[in-house]
Amino acid sequence: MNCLLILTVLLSVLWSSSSAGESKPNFLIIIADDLCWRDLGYEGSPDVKTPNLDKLRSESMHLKGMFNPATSCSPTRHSLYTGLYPIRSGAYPNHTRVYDGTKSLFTHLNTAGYRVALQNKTHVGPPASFPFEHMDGADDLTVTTAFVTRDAVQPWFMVFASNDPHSPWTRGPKYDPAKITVPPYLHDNAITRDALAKYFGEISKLDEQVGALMKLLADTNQSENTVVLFVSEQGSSFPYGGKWSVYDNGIHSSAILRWPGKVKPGSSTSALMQYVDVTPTFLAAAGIDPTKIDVGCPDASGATGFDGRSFLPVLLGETDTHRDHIFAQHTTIGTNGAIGPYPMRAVRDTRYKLIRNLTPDLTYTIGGIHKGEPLDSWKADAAQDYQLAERVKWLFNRPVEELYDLQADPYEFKNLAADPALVEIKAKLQKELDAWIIQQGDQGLETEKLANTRQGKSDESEPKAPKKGKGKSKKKVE
Ligand SMILES: [Ca+2]
Repeated sequence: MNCLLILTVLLSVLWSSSSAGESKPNFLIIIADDLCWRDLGYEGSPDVKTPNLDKLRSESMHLKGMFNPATSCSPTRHSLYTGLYPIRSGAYPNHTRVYDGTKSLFTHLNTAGYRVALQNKTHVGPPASFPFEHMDGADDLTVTTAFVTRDAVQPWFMVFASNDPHSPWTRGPKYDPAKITVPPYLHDNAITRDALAKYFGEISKLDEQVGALMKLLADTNQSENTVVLFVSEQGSSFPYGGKWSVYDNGIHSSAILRWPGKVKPGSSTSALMQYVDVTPTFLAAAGIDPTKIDVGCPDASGATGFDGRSFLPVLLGETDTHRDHIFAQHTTIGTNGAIGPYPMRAVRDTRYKLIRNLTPDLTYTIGGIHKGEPLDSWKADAAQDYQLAERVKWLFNRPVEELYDLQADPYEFKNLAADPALVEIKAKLQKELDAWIIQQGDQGLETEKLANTRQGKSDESEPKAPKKGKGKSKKKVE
């Protein structure tokens, strides 16, 4: 250990002497796993202790309008690393991969001279599209230290992909189930409380990892020249905790970005943005023009640029707006315990969200959330509680359209799709959603039925991307 420390100090001295001039920043993405954005100290959780993340937030810009386009592990990570929405890239069910030839942030930064790595949870493929060095484990930073100090001149990009707080919840400090606050979208009973307390413990475990990573940057004298982005990923696995739905508990992501000397510490923005915007933003921050990049996977019009767009001007405080709309989809085929398709498409602006359920006559049956101990206990309690019974039923059966006013109803309890006062708002959102669907080459249920072919490893029998147009348009659909 002493040797490692000496090596670290030596390399950091070397680093500081060689980085006097203007150099490209390093990039560190820290990604949680199955964390609902609300369950963090700095987001206002009354219970969860996240001192390291709270400190990081105080040094960062809080990106309060960040959304992800798919609330399961694999498609959301693909979108973050490629700048492409899931259906266009082919990575739309869980345990998926992008079409052969698709490039990622790892590819682009590697081409620009960066060394690139990912520690712990991968969930992306095929390897040719994600040419990172893979480092196992998340609790031991020996390999991380070796990676970030390997070469004092070459810039680096790494993703630290924690497994916390993904279930089973077995790690971290103990929280007292009797003393925690059960949020209004969960049913309050002893089993929910017990599970929540364990989940909170794993969030604190994640927080310890964040503290260790920030200490590593400081110890190696790289705090000043490293862009750090933390994202909460895509919702917890409680019923209505967000995962496997397109409700805000799932698609809204807690996101904070630290970049000393460039991004104002303790600042915040409400600008709407998505995971697909992160890759072009990082390229712009590295001095690479993202609008000139060929992503290796054309959209339905034949355009080869990113779906996302750089929000660097927001980070630099030059503007406080970015997108007018964000989009999301959910594919159930291929998800653990799924029986039949129950696909969703959604569009959201700063206030309203429209959701389309493509098979409303079927039943949304899925593992984990729609089965298991918390939900069984909710069902038992629902025998005496009509409102809870309705709430449980909604998990399995939803109407063809849902419309929510997030300003008045942040937990999406009241479906306003039939409200005559909102006809124009609904029509406008439908139009935006349709344009996105066309740009993505999304054939709805036909696309969903091909979900199984998008899973597993890439091989010789890899189906090619659907035939795309030949146009050269750089048109972005937001
Ligand atoms: Ca996850």
